Amino acid sequence: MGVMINGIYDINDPAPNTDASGAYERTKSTLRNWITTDGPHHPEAGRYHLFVAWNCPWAHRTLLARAVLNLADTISISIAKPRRTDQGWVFDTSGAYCDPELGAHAVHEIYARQTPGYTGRITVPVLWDKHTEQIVSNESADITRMLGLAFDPARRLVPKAHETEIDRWNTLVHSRINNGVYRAGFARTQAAYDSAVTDLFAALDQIEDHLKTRTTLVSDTLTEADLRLFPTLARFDVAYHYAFKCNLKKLSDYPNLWDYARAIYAVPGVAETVKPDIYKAGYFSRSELRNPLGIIPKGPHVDWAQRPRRDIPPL
Ligand SMILES: N[C@@H](CCC(=O)N[C@@H](CS)C(=O)NCC(=O)O)C(=O)O
Repeated sequence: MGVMINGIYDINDPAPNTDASGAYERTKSTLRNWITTDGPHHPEAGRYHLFVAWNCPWAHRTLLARAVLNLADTISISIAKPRRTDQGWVFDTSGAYCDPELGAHAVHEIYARQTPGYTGRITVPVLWDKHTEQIVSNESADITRMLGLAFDPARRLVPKAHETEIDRWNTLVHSRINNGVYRAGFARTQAAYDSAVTDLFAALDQIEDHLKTRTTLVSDTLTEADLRLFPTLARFDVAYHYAFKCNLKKLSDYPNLWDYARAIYAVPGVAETVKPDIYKAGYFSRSELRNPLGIIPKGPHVDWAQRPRRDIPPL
C-alpha cells in the first residue's frame, strides 16, 4: 500500500492501519461532494466518469448501480490494472486497462490533478466531473447512493418508503461483512482475527436466516442494500475464504445466501461485473504479510451460472 504526501506517491507506507489490539482500522474517505440538481455537480448524461478496478469490492458496488440502472452510456469508466505496482493503481497506455478519459498512467495523477500537493490515500473508486475537472467523491457508499438518486428519478434502488430499512442493512453489512472480511484478513493478532471472523460468520448466519423467507434484503426487490452485500459474496469463495482466512464456511455452504447471490448474478448487467480470475490475481498479489511469493491459486471454480431457485425481477 502507498500514500500520497504533498503530491508525491510513496509506496513505503506501512500497511494497513491497525489499532493497539492489532485490529484493522479502515481509513475514512476524504472527498465527499455530491451530484445534485442545485449544483455545482449537476446530474447530466456524459458529464461524469468513474475510475475503478474490477477487483475492488468498493468500486464494484458503484459498477453494479451503473449496470442495473442502465447508465453505461451516461457514465463512462476507466479500469485500473488488477495488480497494484509501486505507483499504486495504474493504467496501461492502450487496451482494456487504459484511461480513455484523462490518459493517466496512475490513479494518483487524478488526485494530484484536482489538488496539486494532495496528501492522503489513493483509492478507487473515484467519481470525476469532466466539466469542473474535479473529483466529486472517493467514497463508494456516497457514489452508489448518488447514482441511484441523481440518475433515476423513480429511486428504484432506494425507494423512499424503504430508505430507513436499507440504511439499517447497509450499516450491518458494511461493518460486519464488507469490512468484516478485511478485519479478518488484515488482523495483526490472533485475538483480533478470532473476533473478526466470529462476528463475520454470525452476521452471515443472520442473513442466511433472513433469506429463508425473503427474496432479497429489503422488500423482495433489488435495492441498494443488495448491491452493497453482493461484492463481498462474489469474492468470498475465490478470495476471502483463502486469502483472508474467512474459512468457517464457504458461501456455497449457505443454501439461501448462495441462491440469493446467484439470483443477483442473473439480474441483467450484473454478470459482466463479476471477474473471479481477476479477484484471485488481485487478492493473491505479492504481500510481505499474507502472500510473500505472490503465487495465485488455480481454484476453486465457482458455478455462478447454476440456475437459482429464487427470481429477482430486473429494475
Ligand atoms: N472508502 C473507500 C475505500 C475504497 C478502498 O479502500 N479501495 C481500495 C481498493 S479495494 C484502495 O484503493 N486501496 C488503496 C490504498 O488504500 O492504498 C470507498 O469505499 O470508496
